[in-house]
Amino acid sequence: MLTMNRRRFLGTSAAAGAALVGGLGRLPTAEAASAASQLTPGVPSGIASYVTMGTLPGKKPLIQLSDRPPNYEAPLEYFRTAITPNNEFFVRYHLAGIPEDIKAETYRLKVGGEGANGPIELTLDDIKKLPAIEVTAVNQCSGNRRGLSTPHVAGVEWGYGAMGCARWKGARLKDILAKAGIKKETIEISFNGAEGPVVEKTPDFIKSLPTWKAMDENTIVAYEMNGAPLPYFNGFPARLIVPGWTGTYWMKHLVEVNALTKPQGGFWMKPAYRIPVGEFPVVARFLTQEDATSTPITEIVVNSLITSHRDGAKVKRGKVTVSGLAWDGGYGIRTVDVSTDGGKTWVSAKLGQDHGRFAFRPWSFELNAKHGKNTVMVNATNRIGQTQTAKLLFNGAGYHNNVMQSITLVA
Ligand SMILES: Nc1nc2c(c(=O)[nH]1)N[C@H]1C(S)=C(S)[C@@H](COP(=O)(O)O)O[C@H]1N2
Ligand SMILES: [Mo]
Repeated sequence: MLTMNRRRFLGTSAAAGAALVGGLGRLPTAEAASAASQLTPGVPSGIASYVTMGTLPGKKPLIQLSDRPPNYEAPLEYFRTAITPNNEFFVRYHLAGIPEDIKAETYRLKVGGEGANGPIELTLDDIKKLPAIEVTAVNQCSGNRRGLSTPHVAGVEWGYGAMGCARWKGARLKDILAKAGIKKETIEISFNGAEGPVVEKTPDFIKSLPTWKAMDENTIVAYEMNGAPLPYFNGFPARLIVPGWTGTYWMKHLVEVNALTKPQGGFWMKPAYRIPVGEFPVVARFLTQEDATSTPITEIVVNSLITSHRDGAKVKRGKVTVSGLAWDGGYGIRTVDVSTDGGKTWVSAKLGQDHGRFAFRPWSFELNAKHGKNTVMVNATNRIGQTQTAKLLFNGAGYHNNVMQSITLVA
């Protein structure tokens, strides 16, 4: 953790946000509508009373679930493309002490730990001199859709929008680690970002990965997002990208990497970010952190979202194109199936452009809307045969909610 004397105070005013984006007019719904109307159906009703459309510098309006720390989710309208634009990308932090003056010129990445021969220090230019890798990958918060848990659980009550997909460019973490030299005894690699807690008692946000995942050729330290420098609140000037794994590992403003010969401790490894052993059909495991009952959340479970219509939307009778996105933990989407009879029969949706196995996969389906209510239910299957669940697999943190979505369209 760095000690910072200046802290960013984030603008909270919806009016300021409206002024900032005024005149763009491309997303009338998100800009004009109240934040409450942007909430995902099913999140705790109390949220509607305090939620606003917040505007962080450089961002279009996002649903502000909390301000300190900043937790802003994207409204449904921002998921109409497979690549999420930088100014529409969600923002999630655990700690409020975000330094306001992280500069590319003075940025340093320290690499060390008892498992390294180092320590070394790299500048942003040093990182940019390493072979550059590009990977398109979904960054999804472990708690995405937590607000839809029944019964409701504690935590940021995310709806559908704590996720985004971008084209990330950076250096392989394994090339950075090689600069320091990693000893055979290393079992985990840990990560720390530039920000710290505001209150001493709050534990610093430190995460680790098993060495095998840290060394994966797709795990990178990114300095570009969709061809531009990282937006400040998405980790400027450099962050970790862990394709296939949930957002908790994607450390922003990455300033410290340590090779560990013992498991990383601390609140954010345990009890936080854990799932019950055996509850979810995940392949990737983090064995050095696993105990008898709980294990760290790892890869994203297969999931899909209807993005063309909200639940209850009015449509014309006849041909209606229903479209959305599907994604998983990096096996790739095989099929997206749609049912208009409550799950009795299914037909395959048409898949759109393949941006790679870690990316959002667009899909679309032609509905023949009849007078009255039409239900549309979606289920994605990945290339290892995993599908979404019909019923919630409840867990106390509200993780891994991939219940098949069903919406009603009224013609
Ligand atoms: N430095 C730092 N990095 C962080 C976090 C954080 O609190 N601090 N939160 C993590 C979590 S839980 C998520 S879901 C993602 C969110 O990435 P985003 O804010 O770019 O959307 O960042 C991760 N990296
Ligand atoms: Mo997260």
